[in-house]
Amino acid sequence: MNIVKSLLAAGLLALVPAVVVSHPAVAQEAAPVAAPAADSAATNAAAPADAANAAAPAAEEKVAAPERMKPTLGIGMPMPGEYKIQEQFSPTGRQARWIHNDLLLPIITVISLFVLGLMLFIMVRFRRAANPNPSKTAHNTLIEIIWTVVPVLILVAIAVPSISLIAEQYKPAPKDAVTVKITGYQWYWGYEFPDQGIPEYVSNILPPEKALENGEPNLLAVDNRLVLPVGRPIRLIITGADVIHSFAVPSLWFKLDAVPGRLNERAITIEKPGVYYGQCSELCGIKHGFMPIAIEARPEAEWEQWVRSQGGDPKGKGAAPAATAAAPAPAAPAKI
Ligand SMILES: [Cu+2]
Repeated sequence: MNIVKSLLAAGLLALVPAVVVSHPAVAQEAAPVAAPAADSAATNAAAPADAANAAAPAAEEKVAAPERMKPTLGIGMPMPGEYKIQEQFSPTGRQARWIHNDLLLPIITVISLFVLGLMLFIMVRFRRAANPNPSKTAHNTLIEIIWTVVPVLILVAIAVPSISLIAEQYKPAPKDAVTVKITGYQWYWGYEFPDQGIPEYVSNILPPEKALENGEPNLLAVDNRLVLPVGRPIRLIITGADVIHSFAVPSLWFKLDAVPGRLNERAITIEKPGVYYGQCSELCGIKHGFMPIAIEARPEAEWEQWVRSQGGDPKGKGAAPAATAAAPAPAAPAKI
């Protein structure tokens, strides 16, 4: 009898770890990073608003999210056969594009053609057959002054706008800027609006058939876009959760590394409503090419509507999303 009892006890003991591990709460704790990705995949088909709605504390007056914006072909996205810098929609982007297209390219072209012409001229005019007795001239002061001064002037002409662009890119955002915290994960992005009280929501790539159905470029379309206001300064605070990623949108002229344990900051202003696409630009693992970025820039009023639809306050300051999630009904104890 004792033998049977101890066999039963041993059997029960052996089952305990299996039961504990399969318990949903424990399983969730064991994989906290995978959880948001799975959640988001489930809401792929839903409106972009849904990711943060779950955490919205005030469900009484629910604001509908503005309709998902349609992208314009060739704007904010690369086109087949394109080799130039994309059209720019931020002040620093326009300045940079001007430096590249209207300053550097003409200077490079003129210098290259000039050097090529000189070489061809020398090869023909001073070839052995045409010029059997070469000149022994070693110095010419005038020519030496010219070939020193002219390159200096060219470099100064390039340096002045370049340095002013660098300074402009490093300018910190003003106090009233909209702050977004962006976190790179293997392999998706997380967006959070701490001042508006919108907790982090996850942005995953859309499958090809879904992107096609939406009229969006494949490999660039995402389920939940980063929605930002037009014409208002925006402070991007960027970090990585696991490895180094890079947050880059070519048509808005920024690329900033998302480094674990470090916050990188960049101020931007978007000049026109639209959908602007980008990609992770730092090799970060097997699905590096499948974590695109889509920014939806909306006029201020529409952006405020979107913030409200996410349970946030467009004018709010410092509403801590973590505290909101932990205590969803702060008024309840007072009523009792
Ligand atoms: Cu990445």
